[in-house]
Amino acid sequence: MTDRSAGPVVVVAGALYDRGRLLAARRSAPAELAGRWELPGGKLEPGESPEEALVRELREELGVETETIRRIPGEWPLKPGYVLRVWAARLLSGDPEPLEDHDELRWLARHELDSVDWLDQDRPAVAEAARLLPEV
Ligand code: DCM
Repeated sequence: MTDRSAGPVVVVAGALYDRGRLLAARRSAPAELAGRWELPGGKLEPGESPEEALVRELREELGVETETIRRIPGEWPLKPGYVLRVWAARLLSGDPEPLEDHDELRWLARHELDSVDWLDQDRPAVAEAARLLPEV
């Protein structure tokens, strides 16, 4: 039986900032999402806080150590039963590499945010995340 009391599956994504830029990651899978850009992240595992899940996902997918700063306000629907929540995070160590799920990464300044084809569901999250970027 499906446990509906548990609520939606939460996907956590990171607005990862470094030196006034935001990291965008191009998905390599699945086919219907491949080539589109996202804030990297993934699903919560049982017992994890969203912050722990995000730090783990960014380590696995990008090979970097990060710390979360605060939640970006909002919640965005994905496929039925899934929601996207975003945390601002900063890079502590490492240089992100597309180890898993992505085939290209780009650091974008505020004026470059429209230069990649974001997943539709990530666009409002990116607009919110942009508020933490410097004006120039
Ligand atoms: N997802 C998304 N936007 C993100 C991160 C994930 O739309 N910034 C979606 C893609 C998948 C699901 O969430 O359908 C789970 O992500 P993953 O496959 O990366 O675990």
